[in-house]
Amino acid sequence: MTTTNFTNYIEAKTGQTLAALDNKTIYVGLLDFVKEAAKDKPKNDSKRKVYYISAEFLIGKLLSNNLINLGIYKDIKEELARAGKSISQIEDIEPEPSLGNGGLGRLASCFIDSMSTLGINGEGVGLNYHCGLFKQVFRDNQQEAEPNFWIEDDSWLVPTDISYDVPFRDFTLKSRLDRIDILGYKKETKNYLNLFDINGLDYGLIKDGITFDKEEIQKNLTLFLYPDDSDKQGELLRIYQQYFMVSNAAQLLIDEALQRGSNLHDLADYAYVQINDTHPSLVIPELIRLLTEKHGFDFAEAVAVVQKMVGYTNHTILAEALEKWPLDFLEEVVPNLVAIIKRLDALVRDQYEDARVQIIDESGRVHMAHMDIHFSTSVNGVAALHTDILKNSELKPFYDLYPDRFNNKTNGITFRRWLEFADQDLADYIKELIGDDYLEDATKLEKLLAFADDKTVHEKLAEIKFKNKLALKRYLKANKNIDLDEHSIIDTQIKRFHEYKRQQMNALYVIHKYLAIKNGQLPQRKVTVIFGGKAAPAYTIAQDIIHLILCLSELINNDPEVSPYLNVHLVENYNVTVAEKLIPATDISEQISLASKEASGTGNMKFMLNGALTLGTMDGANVEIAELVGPENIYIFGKDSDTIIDLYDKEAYVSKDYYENDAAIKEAVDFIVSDQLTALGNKERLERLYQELINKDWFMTLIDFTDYVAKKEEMLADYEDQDLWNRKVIQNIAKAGFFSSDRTIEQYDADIWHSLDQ
Ligand code: 26Q
Repeated sequence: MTTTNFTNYIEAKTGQTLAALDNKTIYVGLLDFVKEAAKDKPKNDSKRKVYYISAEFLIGKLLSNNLINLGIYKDIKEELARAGKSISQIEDIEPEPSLGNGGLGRLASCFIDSMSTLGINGEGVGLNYHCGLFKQVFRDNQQEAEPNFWIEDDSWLVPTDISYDVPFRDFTLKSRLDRIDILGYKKETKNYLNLFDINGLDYGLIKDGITFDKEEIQKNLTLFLYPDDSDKQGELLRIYQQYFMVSNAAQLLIDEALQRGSNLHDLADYAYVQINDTHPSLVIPELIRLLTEKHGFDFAEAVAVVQKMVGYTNHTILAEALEKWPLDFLEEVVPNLVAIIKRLDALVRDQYEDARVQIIDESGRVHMAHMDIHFSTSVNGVAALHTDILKNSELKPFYDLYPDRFNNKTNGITFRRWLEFADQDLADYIKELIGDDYLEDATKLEKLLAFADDKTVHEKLAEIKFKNKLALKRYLKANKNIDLDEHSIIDTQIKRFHEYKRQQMNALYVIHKYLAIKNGQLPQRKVTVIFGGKAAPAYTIAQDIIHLILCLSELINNDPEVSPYLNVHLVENYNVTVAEKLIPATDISEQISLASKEASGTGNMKFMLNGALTLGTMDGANVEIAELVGPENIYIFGKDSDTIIDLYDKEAYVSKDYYENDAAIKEAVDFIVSDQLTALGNKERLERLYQELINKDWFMTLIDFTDYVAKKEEMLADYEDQDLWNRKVIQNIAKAGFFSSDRTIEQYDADIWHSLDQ
């Protein structure tokens, strides 16, 4: 049975039988086949179009996702299998685009998938970084960064002849636009991801690793994505990138509105701009500039129009990650906008005296978030707790001014990628149990609750998890030089390395467990602790934490007394593809950020959907997971956000008190600088981390350590009762429907964009 005509297509194209072709040729054939199918689809249409502007789109590989959305994945898989070909080997050939750092970029990608699926006329706009985020390699138990050229001759990018002039102070740069078709799930229509680029990019500027000549803007603008997710460097180039992105977006948006009949005075009826964190905030003054300079608006009317068509999403409460650009820097790059920003600042000053709400502060720095809040219709946080913290503390002075503007949009994930594709056996089994209407309405997963006590279902879920562990084992062996024990409990922490996410607390648990085993306290079952994630190259302590984990991994996995009970792995170059393999194989999902610091998290949702249980603090979306599944189906530990916020206010946390007063903490922390570890590692790094933990520990690792160890042990004990465990697994999968990004995007549209109802 052949239901697609791919075989005919590729055999006609190559003059050979499918069976005789190599995987690379088949991959390119599929790429072209899908691109042709996508080319003819009409675009979504509506009067008001949404422009989701984001410096990052961490889209992941697209082949299988597109096949799923076209509704032909299984047919193609079978067709290939009949010719003796494996679809997963063909998937391996596709390079993963590296256009994002982490959560924010992945969220943007889930959102454009959902916009297409819901038929919303909404597109992504960003930059096409040719080397994207760096490739992580480990040498001497340390992270090194290498450029990651991901664009091949055959790719998903579709060139256009769209081009704009972007005027910087010292030169004008011409853009080019490449697009990627974004197909909705079983939808006739499509949207685009618009990726702007320059023509004269020069790879020769790259020197050692990812260092490059930062001065030559006209040749380097789209070389790299900034690897900083809160630490800043190379700020001027970052401003060049941001302005290039938003000027192109603004010009595209105005052109498209004009083509669709706008007279620009009604621009807000034709376009809505969602600003993904403050990285695209310059779009506000840029739109005002274009309307006044090119289209004859007076300043007040331009401001009034722009204000009606912008919404701002905040993704962090870490003060150091909120962008504040010095006016001098902006003056050097985009003086045209500085005049406008000063006028916006004056408008605010006329109305409000409170120094905390001004756009330009006394040191001459422009607070991008402040500009966004004053000149937009909507300010949203990304999980209920996060939005509450914005309203009640971080952005309270603004909430007092504009209470109606603030709203919450709890993040979501696309189930097409994170269930249908990543966990195919689980998806098939769910369909067998409850049908496939959960694909249209994810809350239908609740029908699984009927099977909560069904032992046959428990056994089948355990069987699927085991198969996923085997698949992971094969992947890690073939690609990452890791030997995974498929019979162990898989305990996974995958996310960017940051002190607030507290990978160091998990590492201290590993040390604690290692010492217990050495002491003869042998666990009932082996545990494999897996880490994955990159650290910003300029973020020293995060590099030190990576170093500690790599040293622990070497020590423990090679110790014959310990390795039968405990393994530790840090997977090199963690990315979307690795996540797709790790998540379905995981039992324990580590979501252990310091309460109040993780805006939402989205990995937590992916694990839950794939039948892992959460070990977490009451932070970000963990709070909503806990509310949905109930306390008996999640493992919550640690201090709550009110307590932590209060400790910061009173400056009352003293890490040394915990270190000195608790023998288990002291023992684990001291081990960082033990002879065993320093023999394997870099003494300076380990010593620095040790000192940091006992003398500062800004993100309070030690405050929750005792609770954390106790909760993890409780979890490991519960695992031994497989019926108990799998009952919890079912509750988690059944309640995951809320976290579909289709729900999130429906809410954005209903409350902010109003695109579907136009
Ligand atoms: C800022 C200035 C200069 C250079 C880089 C940056 C920068 C880059 C990336 C600042 C922040 C980021 C990324 C932030 C991020 O990923 N935040 C995460 O967003 C997710 C989606 O909402 C949440 O789930 C996570 O909780 C949040 O940490």
